[in-house]
Amino acid sequence: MKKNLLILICAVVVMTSCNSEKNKTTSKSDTAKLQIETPDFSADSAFSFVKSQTDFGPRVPNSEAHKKCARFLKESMEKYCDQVIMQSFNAKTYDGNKLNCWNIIASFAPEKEKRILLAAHWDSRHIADHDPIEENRSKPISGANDGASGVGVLMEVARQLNLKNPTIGVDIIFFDAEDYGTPNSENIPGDWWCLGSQYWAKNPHKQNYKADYGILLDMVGASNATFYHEGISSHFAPAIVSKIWGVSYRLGFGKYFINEGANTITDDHYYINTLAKIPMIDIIHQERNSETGFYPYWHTTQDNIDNIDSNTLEVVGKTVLSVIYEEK
Ligand code: AHN
Ligand code: ZN
Repeated sequence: MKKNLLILICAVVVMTSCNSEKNKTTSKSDTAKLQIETPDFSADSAFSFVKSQTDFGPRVPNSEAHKKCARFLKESMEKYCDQVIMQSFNAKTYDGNKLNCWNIIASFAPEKEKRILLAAHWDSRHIADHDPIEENRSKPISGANDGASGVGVLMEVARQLNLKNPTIGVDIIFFDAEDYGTPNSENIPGDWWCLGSQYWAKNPHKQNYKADYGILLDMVGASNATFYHEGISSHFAPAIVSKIWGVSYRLGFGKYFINEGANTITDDHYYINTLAKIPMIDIIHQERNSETGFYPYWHTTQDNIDNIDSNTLEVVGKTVLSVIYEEK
C-alpha cells in the first residue's frame, strides 16, 4: 500500500512539473491511469513451490524424480485450476534416446474465447556441461533456476488466480524436455532443444486452440536478475514486450526489467511463435558481461535452491499477475 502511495505522489509531482513547463492540462483520469494496483503474490509460497521441485532431485526425463515431480505438479495444479491435462509423448534425443515425457496443461475458464498462455519448462538438464569443474560436467543439474523457478512462479500465479479470478481465460503449460539439447562441445544439426513445446505446437491439447498471446518464464529466480527485450520476443511480439515491460516499470521493477535489446534465444517461445503461430515473449535472465550470456551458474551444479532469491520470483510473479488482471 505504501509503495502505491509513493508511486501516486511521484506521478503527481511529475505531472505538476510537466504542467508548468508545457502548460498542458492534466485531468484526474490521467492521474488515475498511472496508478497500478499491486496484486497479491506470496514470494515465500513461490519459493516453496521451487523447493518442492528441487527436493525430488534433478527432473531429467526417464528418471524416477521426473515421474514423481510430474505427479506433484498435476496434483498441485488440480487444486487451483479448472482443468489439468497430462499430455504424454515420446521424444527422440540427439543421442538416440527415447524419452517418456509429459506436457502439463492447466486451465482457468477453458470455455472462454479470450485467453492468454503462460508457460515454463519443468524438466532439468541431464548434464552440467558448463560447470567449471570438469568431473561435474556429466552430472545432471538441480535446475532450481533453469526450470523450477518459472514453474514455481506460475504455481503461485495459479494459486492467486484461484483466489481472485481474472476476466479472461488463462492456460498454464509446463513444457517437458526443453533442456535435453546437445552438449556444449558437440554440434549435431537438428532441433534438439524444446522438445515438449515442439510437440505441443504440432499437437495442441485442443483443436484450433487459440490464445491472444503468450508469456514464457525461464530462469526467473536468481538474485538481481536482468530481463532484457529478448530477440525472438521483439521480432514476433513487440507490442507484448512493450506492454509487459511497461507494467513492470509502473510497479517499480525497472531495475529488473530493462528496456534494452539482448540476444536471440532458441527457447520454447520460438516454436510457439513459428509453429503454433501464437505471439509469445520470453522473460529470461540474460547478462551482457557473462561468458554464456546467461547467469553465472547456468548449466552448472551450482544452479540449486541456495541460489534462488525470492525477491526475483516476486517481481516476475507480480508483473505477470498485473498483466493478467489488466486484460478485459
Ligand atoms: C540454447 O542455449 C540453444 N537455448 C537456451 C534455452 C535454454 C536452455 N533455456 C534454459 N536452458
Ligand atoms: Zn537450460
